[in-house]
Amino acid sequence: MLEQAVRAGFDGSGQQVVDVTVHRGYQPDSIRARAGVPLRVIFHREDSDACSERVVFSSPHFDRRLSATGTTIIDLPAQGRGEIRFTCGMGRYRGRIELVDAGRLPILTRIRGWIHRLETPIGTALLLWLGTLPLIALLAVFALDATAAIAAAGAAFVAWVAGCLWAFRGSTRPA
Ligand SMILES: [Cu+2]
Repeated sequence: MLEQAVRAGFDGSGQQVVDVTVHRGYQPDSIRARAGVPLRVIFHREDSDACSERVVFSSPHFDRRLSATGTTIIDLPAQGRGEIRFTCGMGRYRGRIELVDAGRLPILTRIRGWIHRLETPIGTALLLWLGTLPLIALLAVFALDATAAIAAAGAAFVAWVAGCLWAFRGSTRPA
């Protein structure tokens, strides 16, 4: 059977987070998270098994009692690449967290990060301006000299920034 690692996500405030259900073991028991950023593990305990009562982490090394009902939040500090193991007090239930570099995350996750960064007026303006440059280059061949072409490129950049700032402001509804 293939064991698929569950990837930790990021919540609205940018906190890396993963949920683990405790019920005669850990679900998921294999987690992949990004190295170099803190990780919040939220345990949801769903049984009264003595084995579910404590969780022991390998790195940093500590153990914690899990709330009998509801959730227990455990914040792990930023750590380098490697593996963190977590087990119950007796070592019968086992889980592992693999910390990997951002580069090893799937391409879609990384693209989503870039797009998120481009969703600013300046990012959008820069993208649109880069799209305008070939047009200005084409004009320069037929009509413009070098100075005029640079001036046109500068004017286009200012226009895109102004336009995008205006558009983004316009799209923000007053509270
Ligand atoms: Cu146990």
